[in-house]
Amino acid sequence: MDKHAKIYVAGHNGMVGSAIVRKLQEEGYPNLLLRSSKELDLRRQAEVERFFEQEQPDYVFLAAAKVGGILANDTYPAQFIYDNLMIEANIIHASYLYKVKKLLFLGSSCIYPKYADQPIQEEALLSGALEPTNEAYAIAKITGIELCKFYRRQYGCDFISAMPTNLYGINDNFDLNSSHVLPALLRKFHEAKEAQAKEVVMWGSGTPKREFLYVDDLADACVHLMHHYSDEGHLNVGTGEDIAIKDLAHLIQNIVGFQGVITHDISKPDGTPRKWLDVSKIEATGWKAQTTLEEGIQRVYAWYLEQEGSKR
Ligand code: GFB
Repeated sequence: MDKHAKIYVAGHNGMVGSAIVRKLQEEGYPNLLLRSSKELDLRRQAEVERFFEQEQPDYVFLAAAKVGGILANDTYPAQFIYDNLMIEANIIHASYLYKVKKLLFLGSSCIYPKYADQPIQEEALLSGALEPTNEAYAIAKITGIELCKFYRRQYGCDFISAMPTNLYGINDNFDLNSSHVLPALLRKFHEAKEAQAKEVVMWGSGTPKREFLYVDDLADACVHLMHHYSDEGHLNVGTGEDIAIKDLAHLIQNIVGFQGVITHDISKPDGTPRKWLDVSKIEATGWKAQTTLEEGIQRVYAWYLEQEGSKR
């Protein structure tokens, strides 16, 4: 990417998009093209095509998406499939029409079958049934990968896809009904500590395992792939290590310093038992995650406390 190239980061107000913007700014890219969802509704084809016609971006990071934790995915499947399909189809097609030099699409590790062999290799895609709690989101994300693949095959577009594992970081969503597990537990432990409560309730059995990647590491991977990867196959992006949810809870409890007990609400779903990514392909391109889980949680907790402080 030329330093003066026009780079569109779709979804720059979200956790992932804002991390990509930070990374690009750090690397000295001054010409970033950014639009909030109020300024540009990516679900509307005419609006998206008008924007691309006017702005003619050279590169696109497609980080705009409707995302949420297990309960939000399970409760609003129509919104998850519709919003994501429209956003992807509109941006990918407009990128083809207006000759974008390269586009990076971001998916998610939930695209893989519920009972995929572990660690999950890229080839496991479409080899089995999906996890029902996030099937709608997964189908939309699988479609995004396939769009990139087929636009490359038919039109020769340089569109690539990366599949990150569960992400966390600053600018995450801390709403307890729609968030992912890590920000939810951080908030629950913090509020319980402040209120000197005796217990924190976590969802499910705590036995499922998840792999957590710090969002700035993902942003680093995205820029790295823009520079060094141009191929049809999507690439997994993760740390290579996973952790049981109950162990994650203990880790967060210690970082926050909550003294009480943890109980389980087993009326809430567990979801996929495990989705540990095989990251050998991306590591072979020269990229590796840098932030340990403990370090990442400490950074997010410090940021969370700052936000809470500024609200007072
Ligand atoms: O992070 P999470 O919502 O998403 O949940 P998924 C992971 C695990 O943490 C599940 C448990 O087993 C939850 O039951 N958990 C325990 C909690 N306590 C809590 C809590 O307070 N809040 C939440 N949210 N979970 C999502 C998908 O799946 O992950 C998306 O639905 C996407 O499609 C995303 O792929 C990365 O990892 O289960």
